[in-house]
Amino acid sequence: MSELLKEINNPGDLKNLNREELEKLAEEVREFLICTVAETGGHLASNLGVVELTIALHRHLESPKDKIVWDVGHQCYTHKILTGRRNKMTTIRCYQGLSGFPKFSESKHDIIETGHSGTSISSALGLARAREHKGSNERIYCVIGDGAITGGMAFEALNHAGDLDTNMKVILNDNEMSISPNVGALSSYLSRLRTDPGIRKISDDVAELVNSIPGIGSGVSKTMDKAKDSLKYILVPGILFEEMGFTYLGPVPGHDIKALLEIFKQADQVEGPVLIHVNTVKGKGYHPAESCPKDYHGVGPFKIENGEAEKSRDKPTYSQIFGRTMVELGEQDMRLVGITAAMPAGTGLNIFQEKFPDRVYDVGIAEQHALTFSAGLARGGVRPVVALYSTFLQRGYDQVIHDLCLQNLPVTIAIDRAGIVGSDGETHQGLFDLSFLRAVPNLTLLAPKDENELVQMLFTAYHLDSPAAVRYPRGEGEGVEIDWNPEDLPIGKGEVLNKGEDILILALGSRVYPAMEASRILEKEGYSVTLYNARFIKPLPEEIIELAQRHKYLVTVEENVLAGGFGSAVLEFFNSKNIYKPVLTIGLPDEFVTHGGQEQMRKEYKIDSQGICEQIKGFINKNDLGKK
Ligand SMILES: Cc1ncc(C[n+]2csc(CCOP(=O)(O)OP(=O)(O)O)c2C)c(N)n1
Repeated sequence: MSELLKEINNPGDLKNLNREELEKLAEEVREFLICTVAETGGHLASNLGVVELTIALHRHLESPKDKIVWDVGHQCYTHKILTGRRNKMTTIRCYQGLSGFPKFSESKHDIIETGHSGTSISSALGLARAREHKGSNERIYCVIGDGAITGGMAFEALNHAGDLDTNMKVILNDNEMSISPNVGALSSYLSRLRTDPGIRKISDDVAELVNSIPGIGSGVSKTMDKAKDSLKYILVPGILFEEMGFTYLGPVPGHDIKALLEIFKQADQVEGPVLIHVNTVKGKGYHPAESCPKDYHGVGPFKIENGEAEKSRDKPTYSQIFGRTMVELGEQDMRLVGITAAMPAGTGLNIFQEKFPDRVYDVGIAEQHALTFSAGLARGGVRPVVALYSTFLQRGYDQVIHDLCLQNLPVTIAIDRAGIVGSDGETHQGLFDLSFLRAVPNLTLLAPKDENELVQMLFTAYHLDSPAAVRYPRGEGEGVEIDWNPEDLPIGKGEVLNKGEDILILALGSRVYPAMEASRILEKEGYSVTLYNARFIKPLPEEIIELAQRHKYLVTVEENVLAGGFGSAVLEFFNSKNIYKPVLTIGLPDEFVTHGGQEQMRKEYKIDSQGICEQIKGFINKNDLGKK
């Protein structure tokens, strides 16, 4: 077991292996991946699908001189294993361990850092043009999935690359899956390319026939390839890419190392951009993942023998509560539709989709479009709820401003995974939404303290005649009882959860319960604490002014970067009302928060109850205000 794998410490070691050994290595890598991810959790199905592709790429290229750019980057585990990080794979996604995504700081083989989809062609094109400017000769390959290529950025980059006519290779890793089954017209087109042997057969036969004409065959074949006449539409597979200036090669079976090596060799002979269409199977080689790849896209630790999760959840997640709320709201109002950008299961919208399949749009990995499409729906009299993760909403900032809020349209944005997300790390943290959203006029912005308040807030936001966003954290709720028929909340009003005299804690969203725990500890130690759940960051509750006037020590707590966040909004508000007391703002500092357990990272950044308590005591001591 792992005889070959243990000898591979860098991609150069692959050069000594023959074809059978490469195939054996693929088996060993696959087994290693399954065993590792079963322990650590991580992106399983996508990684199992690219084992042969990654081996073939590293065998063919000379990384790090030649560059491999991974789209999203969630499928880079085999790449990590082959580039000297095999022994650290058990630390993947753990605090201070390997990242689950490419990281330049980890290895010079990880040339571009990623986590969001659709960036690889742009990055690779940039690298290719940099090569032209420098006059060097490295080969540039990028690997993009059939899901990721549905995003607008990928099209923008294809359009530009076709125009520049630069040497670069785009490998389209087509497994017919995004996280869920892939959607859209492009996806149907790829399926036809993948499966229509008729087209391929005619094309191959004609090419063979023309090529066989002595002396002129290859010339005619080339001319024929370049001809933009109607015949080509029948004969040339991949015409879409060809028309965009790419040479299309494939489809090639993506688990056949020999075929992959051959096509890479061919591709290197072609001038200009090349698109290599590779067919793979998501979850390949592990039955549970292969038969249900959607459930094994991202996993926690699991039992290898049956694929079952090691830990089951006790309480419903915020995403599940969101899905159920959609059902409640959707039953009351037939105008409601749900929109997702390729994340029906992740956001919980699948719960609504099961009940009302015709009232859900999965637009593909296209957050910008999701938002502007919603604006159009709203203008047309429909009531859209767009469910996005905080980190991916970043993509659609202009759409929120220009298409939703400027026109003051009644669209609800459900912002899932707001705050620290845990093991996905920097690229996925939802730590900026409060800062970038609170600057936008017309938007009402709310954050619930628990899942019951999430339901109340979604009802409230939905019933407004203007844009609203509700941001809530990743993971399980607090386990509180839920009122499925809530009253709408008064806009711009929070709630006092504890009445005291000295310290005023203004807490928001996921930090309300830890702040409550912190105030209990402080009260036990003799401090008198008022705890206020702000509920709204926009509009901020007016009553915090009066509360601030009555307390000596003012504190804000949030799970967002401090720059421009809730605390910052409170400071601006206090300043505008001539309140000039020192205020302790607790939140995330001006840095990217790395991967690690969600609670572990909250502790690390002192936004858990102990950390909040400590920070408040430090603040009081620093201001020499003493214990009561
Ligand atoms: C902008 C953005 N939106 C959503 C996601 C979440 N996401 C991660 S992987 C993935 C599916 C990617 O599918 P594909 O490119 O086909 O790769 P596969 O996993 O099938 O290999 C999605 C939607 C993301 N990473 N970035």
